[in-house]
Amino acid sequence: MLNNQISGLRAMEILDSRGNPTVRVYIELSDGTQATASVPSGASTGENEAVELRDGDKSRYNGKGVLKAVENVNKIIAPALKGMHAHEQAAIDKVMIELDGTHNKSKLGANAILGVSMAVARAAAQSARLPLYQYLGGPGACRIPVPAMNIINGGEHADNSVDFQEYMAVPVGAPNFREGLRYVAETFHVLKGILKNRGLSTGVGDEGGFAPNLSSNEDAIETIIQAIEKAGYKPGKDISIALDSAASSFVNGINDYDLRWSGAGKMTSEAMTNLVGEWISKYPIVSWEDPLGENDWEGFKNLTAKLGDKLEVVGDDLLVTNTKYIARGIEEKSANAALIKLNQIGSVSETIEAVRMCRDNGWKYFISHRSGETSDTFLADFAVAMDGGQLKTGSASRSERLAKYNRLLEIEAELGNSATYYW
Ligand code: 2PG
Ligand code: MG
Repeated sequence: MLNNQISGLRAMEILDSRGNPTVRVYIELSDGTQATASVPSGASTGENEAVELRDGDKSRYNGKGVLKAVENVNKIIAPALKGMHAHEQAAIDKVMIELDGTHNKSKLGANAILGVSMAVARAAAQSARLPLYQYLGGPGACRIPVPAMNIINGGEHADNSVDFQEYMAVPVGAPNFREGLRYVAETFHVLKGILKNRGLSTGVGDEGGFAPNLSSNEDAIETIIQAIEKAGYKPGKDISIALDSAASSFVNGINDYDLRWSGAGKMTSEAMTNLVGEWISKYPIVSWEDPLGENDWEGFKNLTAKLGDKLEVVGDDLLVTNTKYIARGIEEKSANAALIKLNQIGSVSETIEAVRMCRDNGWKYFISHRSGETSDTFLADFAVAMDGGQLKTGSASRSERLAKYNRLLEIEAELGNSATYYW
């Protein structure tokens, strides 16, 4: 038997990239291995996400403290997991899920459970002397994801006039990750110059992309195309575009989309679908996340039937990394890809299950950070381990975003000739 029993487990409250409290977990194994993991936090969260436990005590961090989640790790989870072997990831996650006992982890908190789950994986990898991506993905894990770099931020991630949340540059034509990252980082810098020349703000939003007051949502995409060309790349060949409308954040009910800031006005689900169709015929858009709101299952189905053969239709708030909703999406053909976020479901094993379900059904899956992050690089290793080839982790600014990109540079270098890269 491996000498990797959990001998120490504790958590503390730290701050994320927005200055809000989050959970960091410390773990120790019987062979002396020590590891930590920190939990991210979203802003445009789906209704059905696992619950991020917040204290609600207004006298601390405006109610956003996570001392209860920390205490749940220290007092409830730690005693239950002591002595378990760190490589028993699924069994460990199951113990925590059962201890919690709710369908959405609202008792112990998905932030408590995920922090432990990630720390366990990292410690087990270290103890086995394997890099995390290889421990989780096996010796065949050598595909480095194509980065979708979020260079214009809007919606709930910025205080500007752009309704859609994320405009991402995707280096689909690069020969490898290192070059791909260069393509889009260069585009980011050129974009900054263009915005500056137009007298627009070059301040950044939560994910490090620029947050200018553009004249319309379409202006954002045209400005990015201009930046791609000016940086010396061919739109659609070297660099394509991915969008996340995060439409749940501007819909009332299911059929009343309010593109308020850019003056486009109210739109029905059908009008939104037509807009998607029009844009993909005009612009090199390869992927579109949450083009409709999280309760508009019918709209998603129609949109996918109309456009799914030309476009990757990604469900984020709709599917919340939960096999229950992904199964429904597959059954009803509501999308053809799922966004994958560890803290939406709240444990490493369940996230792997969600990925497996996508893979088994011919769906794509897009690994994703949250808008509130830490310098933890778990996500980079996880994306390589999952072998999906698509990752979004923000822009070419803000260290919590670059930490993941830099870890991928490291992994690609480590893999040398074995590394692969393709969209
Ligand atoms: C999203 C995410 C990440 P948030 O909507 O896809 O970009 O944002 O973490 O705020 O939910
Ligand atoms: Mg999203």
